[in-house]
Amino acid sequence: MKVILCLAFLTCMIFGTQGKTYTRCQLNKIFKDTGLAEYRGHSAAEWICIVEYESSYNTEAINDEGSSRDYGIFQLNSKYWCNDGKTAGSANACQKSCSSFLNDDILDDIECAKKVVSDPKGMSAWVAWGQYCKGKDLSKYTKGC
Ligand SMILES: [Ca+2]
Repeated sequence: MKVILCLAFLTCMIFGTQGKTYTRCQLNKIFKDTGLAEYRGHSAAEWICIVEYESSYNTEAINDEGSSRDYGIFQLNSKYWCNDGKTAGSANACQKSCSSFLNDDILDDIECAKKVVSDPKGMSAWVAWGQYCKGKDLSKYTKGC
């Protein structure tokens, strides 16, 4: 009985979490299916590169930026893109709760990322893009997919 209870508990622990760590090939397919790949002229590999450096493919990634926080695989910021209820003057341009960027459904994250890149700053909104992705050979990100 103890063993069964323990197993049930472990199952809950594993499946109860809503986050997910994607592989680069899973993202490649999703980015193509959703039209994020080639959106505003940026390849799937560029987007995967951003995800690698921003969140290590983990949808549960949160980073404290002092007065605001970055959420999810694209590290969308609570001052500009989503509302986490504790960021003064949040623009919430994507009209989303930041917690919705931490679950395993990344379709809403992708819609918000499209909004981010449509802003005048474009891909430069992600510091990692300029540092590690822009103008680099990114073929490794989609290799074998
Ligand atoms: Ca989401």
